[in-house]
Amino acid sequence: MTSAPVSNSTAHWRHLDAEHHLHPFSNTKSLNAEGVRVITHAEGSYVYDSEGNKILDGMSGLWCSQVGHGRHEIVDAISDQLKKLDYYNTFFKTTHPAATELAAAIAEVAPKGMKRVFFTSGGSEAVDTVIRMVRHYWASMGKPEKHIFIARRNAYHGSTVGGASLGGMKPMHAQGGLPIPGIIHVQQPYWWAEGGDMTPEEFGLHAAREVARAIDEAGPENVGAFIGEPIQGAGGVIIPPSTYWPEVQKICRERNVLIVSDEVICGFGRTGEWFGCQYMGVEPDLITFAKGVTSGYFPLGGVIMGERMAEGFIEHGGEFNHGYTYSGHPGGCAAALANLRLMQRENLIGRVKSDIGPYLQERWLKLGDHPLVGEARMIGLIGALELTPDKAKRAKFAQEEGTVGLLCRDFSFREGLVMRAVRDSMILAPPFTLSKQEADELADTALRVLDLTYAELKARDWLKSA
Ligand code: PXG
Repeated sequence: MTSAPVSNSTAHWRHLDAEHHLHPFSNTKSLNAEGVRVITHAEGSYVYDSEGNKILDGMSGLWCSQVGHGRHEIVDAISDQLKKLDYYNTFFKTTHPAATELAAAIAEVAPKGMKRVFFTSGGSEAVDTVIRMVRHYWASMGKPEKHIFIARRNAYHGSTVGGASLGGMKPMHAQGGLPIPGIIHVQQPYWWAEGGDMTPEEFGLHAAREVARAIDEAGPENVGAFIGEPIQGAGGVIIPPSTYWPEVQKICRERNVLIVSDEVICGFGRTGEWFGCQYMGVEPDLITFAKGVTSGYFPLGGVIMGERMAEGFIEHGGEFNHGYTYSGHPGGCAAALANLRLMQRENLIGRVKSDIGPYLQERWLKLGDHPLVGEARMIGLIGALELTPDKAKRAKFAQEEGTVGLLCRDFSFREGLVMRAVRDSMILAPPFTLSKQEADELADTALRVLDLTYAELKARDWLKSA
């Protein structure tokens, strides 16, 4: 072991990090060899690193910062709350004002008929809660055999054993013997990559019918719920064709299968509606949320239950043997309340829907004209660029999948814009407070990054299809 540099410097933090910190979704060996980037502070739409670089936060932290960074109103609300009540549980016939007020505030903005909220510390715990809620519900209704979940390939539902199992990420399943039993993964509605010769609308119906096929094969009497993200986020901002969700809803209703909308990314305004299911025209039975509910200022997540399900769950369910120490943590509830008030006062979701959203979309969709971009898509403030060596064929690169995406992402960071690479697509989800000037900067930088990537691919002779 080498001795640690002593100053508050990049080298110092990198050293400590490499010696002691195991990062999520990282190859520790190569990360330590490369040296991690140290983010020291953030303000508005920007984050700053320990080398003095100012970087436009095109990913809202990690799909969290709806209201932007450095909003003292939220920080003060957390601090005031913790001074008054730092912690108490919500288990043994107790509650506290912040948890009750937040549950009511969420019920107020939730889709019609969704009035009950269960709190967790984050999205994965919310998804695990859903597994237990759905199975407990059906058991309480005298149908314990309705335990199977239908989920999609390439979905992301978190990293706990339950969440990773419902998710459809093969590399996650490969580690730790997942998925757990009782989950069927079906076709995702990813037209660009998997739609073949179908129109997007035809493909949307096709993908929805795969849900029907899976339910019918398993027997509707054995299927408890379908779970889907309105727009797959971590899977690559996959916006389903307009035909998909209404057909999925019809299929599930006909077969008495509950619908779970995983809104950890889409919830709290990302699509320009409070919840992504509203954008998609779907009325789910359960909604999971996290991230944007506090804009990331404090860890908090949860599940919203619709009245159709709540009736049986409450009337017949008895005790629900499930809960987390931090279910309804006062700090998280205070953060969420302040965040919701701020979003309402500044009409930030209206801004996503009809002001900064359309403004950025116009510029972002134009990037689709770039020779490297097969498809540019964006709804509200969530978007993606599909990189391709051949637009007409929607071709993949000959290089191993993800190689070009990483190259592009590294250019982007270097040019001062956080975009995330998913396979060979670039994804974006900036704060709702993004100014028009920042939106211009974002689009200009993205264009420059595409040019740089294109030139590099040419130089390496990598503009070839698989
Ligand atoms: N569901 C969805 C739809 C998510 O996007 C989770 C559940 C799990 O939430 P927690 O709070 O337990 O992480 C998520 C989380 C990425 C990335 O690289 C996305 C997420 C988390 C980490 C990385 O895009 N989404």
